[in-house]
Amino acid sequence: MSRLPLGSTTSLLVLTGAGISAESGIPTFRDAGGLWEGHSMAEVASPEGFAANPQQVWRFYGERRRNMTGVTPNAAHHALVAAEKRLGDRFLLVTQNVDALHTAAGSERMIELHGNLMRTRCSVCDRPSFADTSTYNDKLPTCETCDGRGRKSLLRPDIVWFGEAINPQLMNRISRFLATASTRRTPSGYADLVFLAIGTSGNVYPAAGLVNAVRGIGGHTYLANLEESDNGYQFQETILGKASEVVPALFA
Ligand code: BV8
Repeated sequence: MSRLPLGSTTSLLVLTGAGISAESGIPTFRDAGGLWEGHSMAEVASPEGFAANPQQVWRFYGERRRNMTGVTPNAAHHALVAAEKRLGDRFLLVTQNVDALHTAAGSERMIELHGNLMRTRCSVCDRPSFADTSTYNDKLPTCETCDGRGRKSLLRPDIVWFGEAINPQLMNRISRFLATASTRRTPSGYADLVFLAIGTSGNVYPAAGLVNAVRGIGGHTYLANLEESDNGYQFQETILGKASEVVPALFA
């Protein structure tokens, strides 16, 4: 099993997907075969679905909040925390997951690209999102700030749904990290930059486009996954196996 080529000036960008949390007991999207608790993605993970049936969407997310009880990070999450401590500002973790397990493990240099299951925000006003573990099975939560302005607005999970834009500030932070990394070169002239994707099927954009961005500036790309992924051909190296075994070994 190869270890990542991390020198004293190497930058490491990590992208994680649902596969890193599978061994913590959270079913992946692929395992769910595209149907979550019997719902299609469009019904429960899109603005159109929320507009059409907000109660069904809140029931879906309430169920996922409840399913997080007792779920803990696994060895793969912890290995990334150790890597962050070792690399400092030459490390950045981008996660597609909304399960907050990287935060629970202690990750700090981390971007939650698709939001956070345990936070709620207003669907209308720009009040900051807030921590919220409540489930709203038979009532729809409304925003007090909007109430104060005489408006009835629904609260929604602080999640990026399909068809919704990713916060541009997060994308800029990734671009700045890559720009800085690309100024450091290896003796052979490549960017002293490693990209590691873990537990992702590589079919959701813009996250699935990161491997291309890294190759475009001369970085070295690794995929650690249980199986080949949809964009697996774009990676220079693929390590197949379970994240909780493969990821710690990559940093041994
Ligand atoms: C955007 C929150 C533009 C929800 C998520 C056509 C129509 C409409 C849209 C599009 C389209 N074509 C492209 C798009 C864009 C769309 C997209 O990419 N769609 C895909 C489906 C084609 N993207 C978007 O809509 C994004 N926004 O593009 O905005 C825009 C611009 C300006 C203005 C307006 C709009 C937003 C995407 C975010 C969607 N939200 N999550 C929720 O979670 O409730 S995405 C959601 O699905 C997850 O967050 C995750 O990102 C994704 C699932 O992917 P994975 O994480 O990879 O999980 P998966 O199960 O697929 O794979 C797991 C892998 O792990 C497997 O390979 C498996 O083998 C492996 N594995 C399993 N066990 C283990 C393991 N590996 C290791 N160890 C194990 N033990």
